[in-house]
Order: sequence, then C-alpha cells, then structure tokens
Amino acid sequence: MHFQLALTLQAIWTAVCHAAMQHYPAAWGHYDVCKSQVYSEDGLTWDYMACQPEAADMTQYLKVSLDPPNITCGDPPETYCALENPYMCNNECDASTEELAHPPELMFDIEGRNPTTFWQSSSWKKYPKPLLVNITLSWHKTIELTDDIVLTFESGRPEQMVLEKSLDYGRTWQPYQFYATDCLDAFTMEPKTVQDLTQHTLLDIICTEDYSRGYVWKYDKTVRFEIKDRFALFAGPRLHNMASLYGQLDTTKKLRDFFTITDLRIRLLRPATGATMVDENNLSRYFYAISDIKVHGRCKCNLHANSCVYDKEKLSCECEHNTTGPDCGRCKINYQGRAWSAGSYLPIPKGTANISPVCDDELLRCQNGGVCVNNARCNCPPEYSGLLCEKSRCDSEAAGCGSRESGQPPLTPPSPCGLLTLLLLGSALLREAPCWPAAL
Ligand SMILES: [Ca+2]
Repeated sequence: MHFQLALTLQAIWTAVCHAAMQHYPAAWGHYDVCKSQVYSEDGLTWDYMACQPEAADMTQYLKVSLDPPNITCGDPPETYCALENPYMCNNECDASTEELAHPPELMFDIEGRNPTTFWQSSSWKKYPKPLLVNITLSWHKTIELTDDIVLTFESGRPEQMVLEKSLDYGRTWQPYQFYATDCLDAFTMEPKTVQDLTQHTLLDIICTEDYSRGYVWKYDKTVRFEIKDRFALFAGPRLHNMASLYGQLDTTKKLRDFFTITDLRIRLLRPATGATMVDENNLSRYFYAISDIKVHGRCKCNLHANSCVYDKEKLSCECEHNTTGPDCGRCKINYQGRAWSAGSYLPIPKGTANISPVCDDELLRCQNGGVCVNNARCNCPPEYSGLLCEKSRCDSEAAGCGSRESGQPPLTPPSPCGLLTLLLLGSALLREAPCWPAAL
C-alpha cells in the first residue's frame, strides 16, 4: 500500500513537474526560467536551463557625460533662431532658469509631454571651427542590445555624426555606424543602407545617408542604428525564426559581441545647416538638440541569470547555476572544480545551462562511497543517507537497522514520508545544494 501511495505521489509530482515544464515559453527569445525541479528515476533533482533577463529600457540605468563638459547651452544665456526661419529667434536657453534650461537628463525623461523636453548645445559661435560634441552613455555593465537605438533631434539631424560603442567600459571604442549627408565627402565611404547588408556582411560598419538628408526636418527627426534589421538577416523579416539567430549567436562570438556594449558614444561632428552655405551672420541657427534617446537591451548574464538588479546605481545579474560576478562570468567560490563557461541557447528549444561541465563543487564531495550524479545529487550506498551520504542509516533510523537486517534495500523511489518531506522542504534546501541524496 505504501508503495502504491508512493507511485501516486510520484505521478502527482511528475504531473506538477510537467506543468512546470509547460511554463517554458514556446516562443524563442524568453528563457525566463533558470532551473526547475524534476523527479526522475534518480529522485528529485534540478533541471538547469539557459536563462536571460527580460529586455528593458536601458536608459533608466545609464550615466551620461558630455565632452566638452560645458557644451550645454544657457551659461551664459543665449537666444537661438530657427534653422528654417532665421527671423524666428524665440528659443531661449538659460541654465539658471528651470523652464529655460536644457540639461542632458532631458534626453532620457518620459516623452509625451508638450512641449517636448530636450538637451541643447551652445550654438556654432566659433564657426568655421567644427562644433564637436561627444555624448557618452555608460552602463558600467555589459548589456546586449535587443532593439534599434533611436535618437530624436529637435534641431534638425546632424550633417555628420558617428555612433560608437565600447565593450571595455570606455577604454577602447569602435564605430557602429557613420551618418552623413554626403558619406564620400565626410568619411570617404560609399553610402550604404542596412538593406545592403547580408548575413556575410552583417558586421560591416557602414556610412548611411538615410538619416541626415532633408530639410523637412520637422517631420523626420530620428536617427537610427538598426538592430532589428540586422537580426532579421538570420531570424527572417518578422523575426519569426529567432532560433536561427540564437543558433548563430551561440556559435559566433563576433556576432554576439557586435550587439554587446558597455558604453555608447554619439559623436556629433557637424550640425544641420539646412543649406549648402552656412549663414555666418546668424550662427545662432546652428546647434544640436536631442529630445529622446532609446536604447533597449538586457543585462548580459551569460545565460546564467533571469534577472538583473539595479542597486546603488549599479546593474548586476542575479546569478544562478553556481556562477557569480556582475555578468555571471565566473564560478562561485568553492564551485571552481571545472572551468567556467557561458550557457548555451542550444539545443533547441530551451538551451542548456552548461552547469554540469561548468561548476563542480569540490568541497561538497559525496562521502562514504557516495557518487555524485550530474553534479546534482549524491547517490549513496544503502547503509548511508544524508545530503552527502554523511549519515549512517542505522543512526538515523529510530527502529535501528531493521531494514538492513531484513536484507531489504531502501525503497526506491523513496518512501512516501520521505517524498512528502522532499516536497515540503526540498525547494528551500535544493537551492543551496548541488548534490542531493537518493533517499532520506
Ligand atoms: Ca525629452
């Protein structure tokens, strides 16, 4: 009867586990579960899976800095004229008056307000010396871009600019894309668009004229770096085949790194002039103003975390799979028996945590002849029990060694009481333990 009850409980547990398995989203791109409990022939164990945090608006977590630092308008106060109408000079900037100030934070506030809020630079007073501004966005954390970077200009889009990225916290920079009204003239590059790219040239850095042209700037204010169009080269036009993209990301480090950043830098090289000649008598028409910057991405956690926390102005992954570090980039102390490695999107459909060959808990070895199975539990000899087979079964059983004397091995699957205890206590205990006994 006990055995029947055990089977029933096992059936219930299997059903529960199966229900938990259904939690995996069928669609690619989520990976929101890092591990789940499964009941197998060997008992209750953890099933580890590749996981990653949800994509989010990353502008809430960045630090912005400008170079030159005093390039923001309003100190001293200045009056600006409209680009399309030099006689319309009612744009006043005064850093000491809140309503008239245009600090950098206004590039990241919540839009939808009317009038639009924006950062604005000083005007091009020193023409013909170039009006150069670097806007650096720093996360102090590696993040993976998941959507287009979109800049919205209120001043007319610049005639020349470069978007750059860093993967090493701003020590070195690489261009992401060049933007110009005339690519050949500005950068001696042939103009291209993202549509010219193929799977083989996806990593090419191009100069585009798509976002600089046009005097009708009031209706065309955005400058993009097209992430989704690049994803689509592998995932299809509507990103319906993310499996293909993730497969590529898994196997091609360069591709993965391409979408990974710690910092972005917008190098503004020449403001909109709206005409072939710069009007030297009215340089108050030329400046940069940006109302919004969109950067969507997720913390890079090497597929070892499904959440990322922002604490003390710092992002860090909440690591699973016995890993640690801001990016889950190394094994936890005492879990360094084997070399660290990133999780994998493969195999389809849920990916692997790569935990087995990753982090071996050297200090929690199974004792008394127990064998560690898949780094998940200790398979104890019949006469021992406990997390690490450290308990003699005779000591732990109230009835002494009755079961041994009768020559019967311990019940497999575990006794109903043991299983109930597992059900009740297992969740909390298993979180801490890489190894788990075959039976209590
Ligand atoms: Ca704004």
